[in-house]
Amino acid sequence: MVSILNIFGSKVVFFNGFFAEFLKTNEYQNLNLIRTISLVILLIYKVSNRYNLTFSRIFIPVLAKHNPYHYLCSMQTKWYGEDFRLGVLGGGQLGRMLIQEAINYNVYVYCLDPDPAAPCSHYAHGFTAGSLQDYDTVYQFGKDKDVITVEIEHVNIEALEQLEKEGKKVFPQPRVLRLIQDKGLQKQFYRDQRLPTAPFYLTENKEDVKKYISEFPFMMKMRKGGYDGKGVTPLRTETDIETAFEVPSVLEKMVDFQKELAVIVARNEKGEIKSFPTVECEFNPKANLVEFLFAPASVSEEIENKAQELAKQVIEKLDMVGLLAVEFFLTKEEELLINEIAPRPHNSGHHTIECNITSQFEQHMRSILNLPLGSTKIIQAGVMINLLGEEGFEGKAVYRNLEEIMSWEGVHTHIYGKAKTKSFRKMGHITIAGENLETVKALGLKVKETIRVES
Ligand code: AIR
Repeated sequence: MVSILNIFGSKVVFFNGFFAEFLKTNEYQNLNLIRTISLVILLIYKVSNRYNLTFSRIFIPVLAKHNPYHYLCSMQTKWYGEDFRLGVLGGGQLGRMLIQEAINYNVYVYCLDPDPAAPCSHYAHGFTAGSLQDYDTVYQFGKDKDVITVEIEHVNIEALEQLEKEGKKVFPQPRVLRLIQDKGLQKQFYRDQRLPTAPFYLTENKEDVKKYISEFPFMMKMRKGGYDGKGVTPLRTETDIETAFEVPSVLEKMVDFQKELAVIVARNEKGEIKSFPTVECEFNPKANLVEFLFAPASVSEEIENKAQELAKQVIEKLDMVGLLAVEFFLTKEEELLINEIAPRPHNSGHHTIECNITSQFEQHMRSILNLPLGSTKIIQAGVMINLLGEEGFEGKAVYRNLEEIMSWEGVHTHIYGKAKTKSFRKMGHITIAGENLETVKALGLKVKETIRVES
């Protein structure tokens, strides 16, 4: 097998070199021939990818890397400057931090968000107010973009599939978004792919839940639509059935974990993969939202390696292009279980802005634009604190004691620019960065006690 690959590999390299010469000497007069060859190769690539052929997994990435289609692409398209348009579905804080990195690359970002005053509205090169779920709105938005991505996964998939059919690059791919949008399909995917995850049942309504009373406790998660702690409720005792959802949901066995961990991994079209060191998350039990994040995670080398390996396996098995956050439970028996995945920049990667050589937002852009992925090495340790709207406050946000914490060394402020605060709404985050995790943890606790988002 290896020797066959070598033969194929050298032929590809030879063909590749020949092709480069051919381009130079013929000064593109044979563009139609080049196009035809490229299309045939592209077709093989797409078909093999679709059917996940073993042969294609080994041979096609070599071919894809060296094929004339890439020469053609690099001759014809530029990924920066005003002639190239990156469309982002969603215009919240994640989009805004993506724009901050896009400016460095001179990438023009266009956003679609239902809220005309969304955090990206003043910073995107173009901003469209409109529904992310409506077919026509998403289709029209995507039609004149070169690459389309998301910063929230609850978007119209059919429109993205149509855009993909028309030759647009949509990353993450619509089929990946379809799987991730539905927590039931997501869990089935882990089961089918033999990836470790907590046992689960699928339910349609409250009545269904009653069948499993003897197996309580569960975490009940709506199959569709939930994010930032919405659409999740614990079922510990029979009386909790009152709060069970009447919509299709996943009943997941409650995991008695010691820690929650996360790994962010990126993959580009060439198949290059890089992941960030594992982080540790502490959740606010009431809001079911990340309250503290510690980077790097305090785990054994064995767990670190296992988490990295699983994250890579997930992105490979999904055959996904883009950035993927993989959340884990580390059980008391030192077992890693996949909790959830998100195909976009993620709360568990905010610290990378200050703490790693490449930030998750830069890495997202590199992956969807098929650029070399950046180094994920740690520069300094970090604690990230989400600034959640205080319970019971609603209206224009006031960040109490912000100036005080800003006078402390290593404190980095991120305010999202949302017009109104609400109970537990993500209004900003603070990263405390420094040489030593213990020191930044201590300062993080002080920050947490000091700052409040009220109205
Ligand atoms: N987001 C997307 N999925 C999960 C999260 N947190 C981010 C995106 C989205 C924003 O949260 O940036 O646009 C929406 O926040 P809100 O507070 O308006 O619901």
